[in-house]
Order: sequence, then structure tokens, then C-alpha cells
Amino acid sequence: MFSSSTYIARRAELCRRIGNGLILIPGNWEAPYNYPNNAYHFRQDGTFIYYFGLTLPQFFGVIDAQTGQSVIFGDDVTVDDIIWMGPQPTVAELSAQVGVTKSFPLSALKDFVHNAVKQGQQIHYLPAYRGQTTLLLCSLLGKSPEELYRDKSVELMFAVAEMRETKSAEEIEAMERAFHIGYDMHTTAMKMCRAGVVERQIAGAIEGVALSQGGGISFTSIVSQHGETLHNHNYDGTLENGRLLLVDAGAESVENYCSDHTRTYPVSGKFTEKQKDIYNIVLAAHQLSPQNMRTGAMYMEDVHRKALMILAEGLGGVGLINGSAEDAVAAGAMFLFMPHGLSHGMGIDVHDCEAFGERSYDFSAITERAAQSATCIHRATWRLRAGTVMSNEPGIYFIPALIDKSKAEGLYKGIVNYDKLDSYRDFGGIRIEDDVIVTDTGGRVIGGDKKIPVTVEELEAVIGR
Ligand SMILES: [Mn+2]
Repeated sequence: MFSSSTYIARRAELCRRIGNGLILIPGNWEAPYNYPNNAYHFRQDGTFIYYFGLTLPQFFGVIDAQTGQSVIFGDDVTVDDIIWMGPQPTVAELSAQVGVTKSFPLSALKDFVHNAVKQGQQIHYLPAYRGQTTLLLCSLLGKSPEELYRDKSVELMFAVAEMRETKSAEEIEAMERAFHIGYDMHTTAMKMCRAGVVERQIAGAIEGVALSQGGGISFTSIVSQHGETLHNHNYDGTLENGRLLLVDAGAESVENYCSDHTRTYPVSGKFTEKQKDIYNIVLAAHQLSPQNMRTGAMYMEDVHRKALMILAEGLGGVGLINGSAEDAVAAGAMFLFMPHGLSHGMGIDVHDCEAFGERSYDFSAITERAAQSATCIHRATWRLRAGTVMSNEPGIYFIPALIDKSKAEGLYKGIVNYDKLDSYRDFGGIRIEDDVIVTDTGGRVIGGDKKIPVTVEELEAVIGR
């Protein structure tokens, strides 16, 4: 947790942006795993962490945008709770830690919100992404889930995203700490990589590193010889010489700021010529992209598209693409090789602010507002700002099902060399990922001089020991 002045300043700035009405910021509740008393690892809501700092379950923050008054609703523990959880600070004590002087039990929340509604105050809330939060807000506001989603505050979505996306110095420091944990996770995986080891042994070891040094993993680790399956969470594979292992994994600092890195390397410790050729194409895009991550750049055109150009040029060099890189990118042929974005925003959430953007919101209705705001919650209109942290994760994948579909549909004729592509069907996939802070002159890779091994030579030196 940062000092109380950080949270006080953030809430004041949010009030300035929203102007009036009541802002509801629900924390997360415990989520049962298989029965109520056995919960999933608790993760606080990112927006609640940002404005209210507390990382315990079952708190609800309310901010009056006009008066600037903040209130935290939550219940003090009882003796029954203490038997199981041990002594806990009171809600008033916890609230004081984040500069909130008013707190009430949860039972008072409904009347508080109803009074505001009666007085004609506008109620602002973000789209909910958990069932429990949806139920709570529906009950508070007397809405069905459909009405709740319809009436979400677009104004609040953009205000929160604009604030959360630009990182302060103390937030960058927390992200650097998350990087150092990520560094240890990835170098641990590299040291374990040898034929005969089962993927889950590596997954278990690196997740242990994350837990032992910080807040645990920032997302479910990917440890797979099937790198072409983008989010492969199966760990049954036994490592075999000749194959590539892809590890995409990250950690949270104790303050819940995230890291997200990917490395791909040969199980044998030595790249084949064929693997090296493709690897170095991805590496070129990875090394060159940060220079495009500068203030004012448009993500799709200036960053994502330029990375695709580098990949297309490289694929032309190995004969998988015919004609110019320009034509291949314009035809959309690169979707066949990299069917994902180059970057996502990062911060308290590993996909920052995606809880109310990108995957969870239909932006077609508010494209103009999104273009003005230019936050990463809508990547199609994302204009980079100094202090934003984003991933840089180019990849080349050979996905047999996608190749077959494209070929059958006659897509990218004359551009993609399908005959040659056949010899890559069992290649797998390569992704290389680091995290980058946008500055006026280009991106600065988090971690500075301390780099997770990334070149062919560096990786062969570590794996091929
Ligand atoms: Mn990522």
C-alpha cells in the first residue's frame, strides 16, 4: 500500500473529472472454489485498489464527486471471525490508512445509496465483471443485470482508465519490483529446461517463485511446447529435444502491480537453423518496437502495424511470404502468423483496465468518446501517452487449423506460400515479450540493464549449460 496521500489525491482528481453524482467503487468479495469456506486466492478489484488501497475482501467504496467526501463500507470482525482469521484492524482503522475518515457497516450501504438516488444524484459505476458484484449492484440500485450493464457510467470508465493508465514514479517502482520477480521466474524455468522434465514441474516451480517473492502470479502461467496455442494451460507435456518451449508468465508485486514476460527457447539448448531463422524475425520486431512506443503514437498504425511489417519482411526472407511486406500486411495475411495484438496496457491489472474495456465493452456505440480519450481500454483508438506501461509481445505461430482454413478459403493467394508453409506445421510458435514504459522519445523497457536472456546466444548459454 502507498501512503494515504496517494489515495487522497487520486480520489480528489477523480472528483474533479466527474464533477457531480455518487461514484460507487465496489471491492471484490471472496469467490468460493468448491464450497463457501474454501475460496479462490483472493484478488482485490483493480479500481478499488487504485482509489482505496485496501486488499481485503468485502469492502465497498463510495465517493461523492461534488463534496469530495469518501466513505468505506465494511464490517468489523466478530469473535467468531477472529477464531478463524485472527485479530484484524477495525474498518475505521483500515480506512484511516488510506485517508478515509468515514466508515459504516455494510448494512448501511443500501440506505446511503437510496438517499442519494432520492435526492436526484446521478449514480456512477463501472461495468461489473464478477457475478457477485453484479448481484450486489443490482440489489442496491433495483436493476436487472441487463439494466445494470446498460446504465453503467461511460464517463467513469474513461476517467478511471485515463488516470490508471498513466503511472506515477511510485507505481513504476512497484512495476520494477514485479519485473524482478518475473526475471527470477523466467530464469528458473530456463535452468529447469531439459528433455524429460514435465511442463507442470516448471509451471509449479515458477509459480512458487512468484508467491515467495510477492503477490503471486499475475495470470495463469503458460508453459508449453505447443506455443502455437496462444493461451495453452495444459502442462502434461514432457520436454523433448528438438522442440521449443514457450513460457509466458508474470508476477504481482506485493502492491498488486503486474509483470508479464514471454520467452521461447529450444529444449536441447541449441536452436536448429530453421528455429533460429524464425526466432530472429520475432526478435527483430521485439527489439525495434519500443522505439515506436512514444507519446502521441497511434497504437494500431504506428506500433502494431510496424511490428507486423518487420515480421512480414522476415517471413519474406525465408520464403513463406511472396511480394512486398506492405502488401502482405495490407491484405491481412499477417493474421495467419500473429493472430493477436502486439500490446496491451499494464498496471494493477495485467491487462490494465480491461475489466471495463476491450473484451467487455462494445465500443462501436462510443467510438468518438474513445478516440478523444485514447486509452488502451479501446485499442483501435489508443493514442499512447507518457507513463503508460504496455507489453511488447510479437510472435510467429504455425497453427495447422488456421493454415488449413485460410488455404481452403483461398485467402492471401499469391502472398502466402502454402506449399512451403506445410513444412512448418509441427514447428509450434514463438513469442517474445517484455514490458515497456512510454516516454516522449520512445519506450523504456522495464528492468533497464537487467534483461531476461533473449538473444539466441544468451538463451543457448543459459539453456545449453
Ligand atoms: Mn502479455
